[in-house]
Amino acid sequence: MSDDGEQLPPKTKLTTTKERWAGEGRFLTGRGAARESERLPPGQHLVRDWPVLDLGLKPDLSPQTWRLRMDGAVETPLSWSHADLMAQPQTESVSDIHCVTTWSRYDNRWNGVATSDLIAQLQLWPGARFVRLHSYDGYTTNLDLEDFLAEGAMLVHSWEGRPLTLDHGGPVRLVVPHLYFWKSAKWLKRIEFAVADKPGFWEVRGYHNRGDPWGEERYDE
Ligand SMILES: Nc1nc2c(c(=O)[nH]1)N[C@H]1C(S)=C(S)[C@@H](COP(=O)(O)O)O[C@H]1N2
Ligand SMILES: [Mo]
Repeated sequence: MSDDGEQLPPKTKLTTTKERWAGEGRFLTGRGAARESERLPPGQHLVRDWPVLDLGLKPDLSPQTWRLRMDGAVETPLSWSHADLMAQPQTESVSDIHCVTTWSRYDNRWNGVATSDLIAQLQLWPGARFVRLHSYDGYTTNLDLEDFLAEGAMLVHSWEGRPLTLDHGGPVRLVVPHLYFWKSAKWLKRIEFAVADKPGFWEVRGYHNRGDPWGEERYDE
């Protein structure tokens, strides 16, 4: 359950700027909205194109080289190749993206494996309550087990009927549609189940630990 020796990505201008915004509470409206009544969360605006946002370290991955490890607070760790992933029960789901930098994009059609189907392949320790996502670019983020298993949460390999591009985290990324998009780890490498929570890359840089868009959980208080 220790860190697997991943190198911390170097500071970029974007990283520095976003860290400063977190400190200033940039984009907060203080409005709040009822999840059921409003589809667009407070402080968000709609975009048509799908922006690319990451640390700028695009890993050299293909379906042939990609592997996913599932370990930590589980009885028996698992490792999947891309073919293993494709052999799992497949799910299609349409959901919205909400990025903390205020853009939202409606109606993204995803194909992949639901996290609820993935978990059926594992025997978790009774105390396992958290999930740490590790990516091939060194990125990390953290989720409650409940959020990881929420409706619509899935390991995605295709978007709009086509294989997910490398820019958007292909061959396989996580999508957790009910939280801000920084929780949706691109280039997924390892899913670590854990007894204790541990903040990830943005969470240690001032972002909220959970990131509910309707509660405007952008930054740490
Ligand atoms: N591996 C990895 N995953 C990541 C990131 C990253 O830098 N590395 N950035 C996060 C952030 S801040 C956002 S907004 C989304 C952007 O996904 P997109 O480029 O497909 O729009 O990916 C999230 N997942
Ligand atoms: Mo983001």
